[in-house]
Amino acid sequence: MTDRRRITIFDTTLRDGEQSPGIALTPDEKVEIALALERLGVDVIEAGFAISSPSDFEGVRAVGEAVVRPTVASFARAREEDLDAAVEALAGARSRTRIHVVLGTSPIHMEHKLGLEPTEVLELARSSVAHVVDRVDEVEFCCEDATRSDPAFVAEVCTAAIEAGASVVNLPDTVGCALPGEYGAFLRDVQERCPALRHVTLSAHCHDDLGLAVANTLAGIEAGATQVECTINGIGERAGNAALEEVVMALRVHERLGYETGIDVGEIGHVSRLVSERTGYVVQPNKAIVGASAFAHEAGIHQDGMLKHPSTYQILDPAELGLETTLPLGKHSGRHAFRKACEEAGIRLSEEELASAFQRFKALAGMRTPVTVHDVLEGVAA
Ligand SMILES: [Mn+2]
Repeated sequence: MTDRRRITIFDTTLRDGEQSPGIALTPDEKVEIALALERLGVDVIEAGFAISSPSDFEGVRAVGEAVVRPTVASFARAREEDLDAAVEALAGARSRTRIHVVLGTSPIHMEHKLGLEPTEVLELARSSVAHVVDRVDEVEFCCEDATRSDPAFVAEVCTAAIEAGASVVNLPDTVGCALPGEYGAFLRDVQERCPALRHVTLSAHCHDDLGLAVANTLAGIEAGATQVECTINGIGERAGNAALEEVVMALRVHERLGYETGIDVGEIGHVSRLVSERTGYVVQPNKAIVGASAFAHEAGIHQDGMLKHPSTYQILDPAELGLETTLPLGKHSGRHAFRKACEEAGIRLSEEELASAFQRFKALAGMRTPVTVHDVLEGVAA
């Protein structure tokens, strides 16, 4: 399969992810996570927002000195002091360096946040890319709030940024308002209006305010994006970003779509746990791919199927991801899983004993979960 389209994975766990309320990673923690991301196989690590704090500046610098394969990026607004701080933080990096310049293009951002006329935004796009283009390996230009912007204006700004030397263009759904079909149509529209986009990397960056970040990211890929911006466990501003593990596994399960990534999926479980521990952001139990219940089967009808063949109720093999299938016992569990749990605990019961233990189990499980075989046998012995 040589005709697969390689999707660049831009991980922003350490920048957009870290901007989640309450998260503050030290430079050392950023390095630890960056090294895990390097092993995971991401292509770009956005390590922070250099000018935002001394700690973030140091985080970008330290990540740049630590990793050798992935490109290291710093976020920057279209302001000279931001751009200069990003250049300085990346100066000692061992791998390729990238500045991710962000500038609002929607009427809401231009009028209320920036206080700039569209013509001024256009000029600032050009001048800010030009300010750094010879000082780092790559410049990525981002039309902030692209999905609430006029596509014709976005196309003009993209053209200006590309002419000034940007080699990656990011068209984000900053506020998470788009529907998948709309996001795809928006990217197609801008590409038609800006032919220069064919010669650079187009990036999708989606937020999860409506729970659509991953769906929109996949729609972005179908519409021509060859880079996707995502975070481990989907952490990020407000409701978060597209979850890296979900995007990657969706492309892998649906390999017929013809896309591939450089991700070593065997590292997913480890990186997810590391990011959760260091950020203090607990992964919700029913989170796709990495939630504690994502491969857990408690209902008897499902447990019975799983004991007969794992493909009855699982589309992924969790062992491949460094995770495992579990059959927790609870009020919905059946006799087969209960018998297996007893066997695994080294408890041998006759058919009669098993029948009465199972009855006792169902009574206990109706009151509380989880229940272990030991809870049940305490009752039997009494
Ligand atoms: Mn974002």
